[in-house]
Amino acid sequence: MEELRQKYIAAIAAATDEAALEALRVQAVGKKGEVSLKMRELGKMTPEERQVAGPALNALKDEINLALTAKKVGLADVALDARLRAEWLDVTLPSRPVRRGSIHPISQVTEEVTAIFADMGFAVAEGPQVEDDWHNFDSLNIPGHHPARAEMDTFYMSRKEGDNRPPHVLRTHTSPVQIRSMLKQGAPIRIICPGRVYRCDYDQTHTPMFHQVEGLALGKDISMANLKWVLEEFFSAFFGTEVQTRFRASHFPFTEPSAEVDIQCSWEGGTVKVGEGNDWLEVLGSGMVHPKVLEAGGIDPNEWQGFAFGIGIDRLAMLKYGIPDLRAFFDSDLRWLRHYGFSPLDMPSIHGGINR
Ligand code: 2NM
Repeated sequence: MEELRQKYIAAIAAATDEAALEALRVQAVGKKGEVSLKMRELGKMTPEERQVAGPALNALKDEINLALTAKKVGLADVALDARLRAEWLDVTLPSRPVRRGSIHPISQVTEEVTAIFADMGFAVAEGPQVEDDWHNFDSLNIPGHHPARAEMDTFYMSRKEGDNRPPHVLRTHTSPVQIRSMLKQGAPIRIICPGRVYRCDYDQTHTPMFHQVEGLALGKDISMANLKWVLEEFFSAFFGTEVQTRFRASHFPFTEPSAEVDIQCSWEGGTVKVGEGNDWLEVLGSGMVHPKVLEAGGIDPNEWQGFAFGIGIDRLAMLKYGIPDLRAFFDSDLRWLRHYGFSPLDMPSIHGGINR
């Protein structure tokens, strides 16, 4: 018995893994293990012999089981130690960067413009980008022979022979949205129409698709004075500084009288700054809506009057955020987008600019 004890205690101590321990357990105290076989022999002993051998065998079995359990725990500890050393991880390392998309400057500026005009009671109206020539031209007092039609560098939709619908165009301005709004809603009305417009023109300062926001306010006694206030209020909020405007008499078919509007700026070291200095920058066209345009919109020009204006959004974005090249807006260059883009969390507010 002592031989068995020494043999197994030594073997258990020497075991290097759990499989070896299990083999030893089976070999010693398993159903057909050496200790178990010895226990079976108890039956052939005399009662006196059995009284000595029985408790001793039980004690041996307990001792081996205890040694097995202790060794098992020991092996597990060693294994865990090794794992902890091997799988060591620096939880203080910064996480991998998550590439986030950014808001395009044109989207950002559109939202900023919308927020400022919304605060002055203007709703947003939208319409189709493919228009029939009545909504894009005739209704706006631009008849077929009018030079403005040619000047607009219009994209015409191709059509099958025998298609007798009126010609359709990619809208050259968002004014047709205002015609649609007048027809639908009537007067009084106060809306802005931001969106894509198209003209067949491509150079340093023109892209065939660009963005415009047009405004329209009709009431019983709305005048150019209201227009000037609204625009100065808008530019000051948008650029975050008091901005003077200068109105110059001009001509558009859809307004009478018409004015081009300049904003105050400075030129220093080749960069423009809005709202300071003694120079002027032309940014917008405007005027009192022509009676014929009101009529086309189903509105009685003897009862209602008001102003309209149009601004280029791309141009506004360039001025506010110091973007030098118009064409880069539409290149989809990720490096450019990351540089000039905005965080989705920078929500536009009516204070102009963005919350930082
Ligand atoms: C401009 C300049 C002047 C304009 C006119 C209208 C409408 F539909 F109400 F008649 N919307 N926008 C307008 C007037 C647009 O853009 C340079």
